[in-house]
Amino acid sequence: MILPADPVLYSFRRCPYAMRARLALAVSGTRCELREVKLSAKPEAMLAASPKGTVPVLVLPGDAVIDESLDVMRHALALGDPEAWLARNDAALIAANDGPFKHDLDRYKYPERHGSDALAHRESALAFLRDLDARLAAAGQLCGPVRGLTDMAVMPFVRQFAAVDPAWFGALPLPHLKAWLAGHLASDLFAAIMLRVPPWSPGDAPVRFPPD
Ligand SMILES: N[C@@H](CCC(=O)N[C@@H](CS)C(=O)NCC(=O)O)C(=O)O
Repeated sequence: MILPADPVLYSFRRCPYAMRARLALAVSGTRCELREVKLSAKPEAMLAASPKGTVPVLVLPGDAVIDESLDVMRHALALGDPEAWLARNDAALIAANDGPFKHDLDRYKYPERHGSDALAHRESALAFLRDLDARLAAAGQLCGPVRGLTDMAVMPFVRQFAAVDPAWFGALPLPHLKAWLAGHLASDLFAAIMLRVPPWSPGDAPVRFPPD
């Protein structure tokens, strides 16, 4: 049963920003009410809490609002950090992911939307992926031998890149990156955050997250 004191998470299952937030919430054991959002029909309650209209949005008891994914991660991990994810936080790498790599990813994935040259942006994004591969070759994960905040902040975006053309991605000579991605996608943690729930409407029975 959901207590009134549980925070509410507005989320979209396939959004990489929402995924990283759910990953941190799940590993920290921060219980919340999950409200799946249709981006084409955002709930009034979400827009009232955060007018900028992006997911994830975490509404805390008392109505404080956290509406940036990295802030949601840090908030969750401050409450509970059983795997010491906060000790593995490479802010510069995450900024490179959220800035130039995301820019290229969008223009590779949606060239018609951006009027962009998809292959040029795919090539430019590859430079970032080669850097990741070299780091992973050295240590296994992005900030040492075990997963941390950096891995989980970046992985959902690499997943999206890989999914644009899986056959092409699968043939890339980036073995460490591919093994890292496959390992995370096969993890229990990832399965837990990718549960399917119908879009939320006011009055729906609360969906508890993380799942039991
Ligand atoms: N800087 C934000 C970005 C979040 C974001 O852009 N989320 C996308 C979905 S992946 C979104 O909600 N876009 C609004 C829309 O498509 O209407 C964060 O880190 O939380």
